[in-house]
Amino acid sequence: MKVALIKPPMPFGWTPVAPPVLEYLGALTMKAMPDVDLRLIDGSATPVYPKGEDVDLVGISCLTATAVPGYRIADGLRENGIPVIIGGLHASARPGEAKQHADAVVVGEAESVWPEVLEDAKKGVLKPFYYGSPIPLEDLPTPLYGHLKGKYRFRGVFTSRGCPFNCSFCSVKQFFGAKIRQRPIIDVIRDVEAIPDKIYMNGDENVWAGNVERVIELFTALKGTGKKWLGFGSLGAVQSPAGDRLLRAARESGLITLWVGWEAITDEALRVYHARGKIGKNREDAIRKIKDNGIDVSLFVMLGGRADTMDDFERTIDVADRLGVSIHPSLVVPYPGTKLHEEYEPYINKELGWEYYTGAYALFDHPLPDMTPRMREKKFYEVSLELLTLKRLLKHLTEIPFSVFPASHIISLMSQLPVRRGMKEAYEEWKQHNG
Ligand code: B12
Ligand code: SF4
Repeated sequence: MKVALIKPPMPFGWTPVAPPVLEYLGALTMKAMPDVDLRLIDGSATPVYPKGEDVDLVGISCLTATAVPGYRIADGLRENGIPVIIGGLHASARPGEAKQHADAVVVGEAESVWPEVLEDAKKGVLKPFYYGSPIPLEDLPTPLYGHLKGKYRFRGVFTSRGCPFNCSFCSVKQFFGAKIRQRPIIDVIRDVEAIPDKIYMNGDENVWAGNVERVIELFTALKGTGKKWLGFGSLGAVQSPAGDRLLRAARESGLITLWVGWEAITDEALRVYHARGKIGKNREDAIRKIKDNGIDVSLFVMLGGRADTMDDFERTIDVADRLGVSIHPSLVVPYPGTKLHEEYEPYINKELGWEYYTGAYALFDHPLPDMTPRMREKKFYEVSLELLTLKRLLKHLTEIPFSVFPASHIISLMSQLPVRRGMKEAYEEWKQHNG
């Protein structure tokens, strides 16, 4: 059987990360049907989609911001008689909507149902919906690293799924569930060793979720691979009594940059989002502690929520300067399937389709009169560009711990400069439409 897996183009174009979902779903496909003829298509890099005779089945992975292009690709393929399966976070939050563009929708994780889907497709008896259950993460195949050709710099590895917290904006929690499921350490090491590059990316929502001792064991094993890595981690574990040991082990395992979901500027706003796991005793101290342990930090901040004020935009710059970290702001996105989407429902601008759910658009009304959608979007661009001035980028290089020189310094510049260019272009385009 000829199978193609597609990741539709991402909202801000190409990224240096080879889409982990393609490499991993590809491996699951090969495991279930070793004689399959497989094609992986990254719509941001090589947007060339199969024609009728090229393929027997197409799987498309849809996030919210990629749902519209994903549906468009699916409709085109189905007009040519090609059966299409849609899966991913967005399809799982809105299965009925996705079904209008697919022969079958996979809701939830693929592992428990993908072999059945492939068999049914081969026999031509696809069911409309398949429901994946959160099975233990054992015996998972190594992603097909290297299968996707192109100038990718990073490949992804995941070590766990699930999170016990309930942040109202989170679109991953509902999907992976509250129980933390960890992969066997030996499997993670096997995958990391299979990555052709010296630096990789950890795609866990929180790399030190769960039992700290087990995480330290994982880091100790990773040390042997001799590779450097970047990943997401929360501040709770850093502030725990085992925090110092954890950070030492993380650094020795090759962690050079930690991405932290800082989310809201004030603890008050974090409370409104029920982000209990993110309200540290002192978040700023935790950041300093990570940096003191020789690990660079990048913060992700959401701005313009209904509990935020205009001052929070400016405060973001203060936080970046005070802590000597890079910050990636976005406007709040009430993703479908989240508690926040329910709360914001009466205020959401329904004229804005999923393609606007990128973090650059004000998607809902705000109670404060000065926080009009136009002002929030304008301020978002201004703050983003202020955080990316050349002066700041260069100053940040001097603030990155010297122990991660030069990898972290190069990655910082390599990732920030294209974002700066993209942000400038997006702001110019925004100004043309909004005056
Ligand atoms: C790696 C990653 C990235 C990487 C790589 C993206 C890429 N090229 O693929 C980078 C850093 C570039 C990135 C960027 C962005 N990302 Co991102 N990213 C992730 C992350 C951390 C891991 C995703 C991943 O690959 N997991 C590994 C794969 C194997 O798992 P999976 O995709 O969930 O797939 C499983 C199931 O979903 C299902 N499945 C998925 N697709 C399909 C398809 C079929 C046919 C089937 C059967 C099953 C199936 O089966 C798989 C196995 O069980 C997630 C957070 C997370 N923990 O999930 C956020 C996440 C996916 N990102 C998100 C967002 C919003 C973005 C940005 C749009 C953010 C922004 N505003 O800039 C940007 C887009 C950048 C761009 N250029 O346009 C959101 C999506 C929210 C949503 N509901 O849509 C997430 C969930 C983060 C979050 N917490 O909100 N991201
Ligand atoms: S800590 Fe919050 S944002 Fe992170 S995975 Fe858990 S619920 Fe989602």
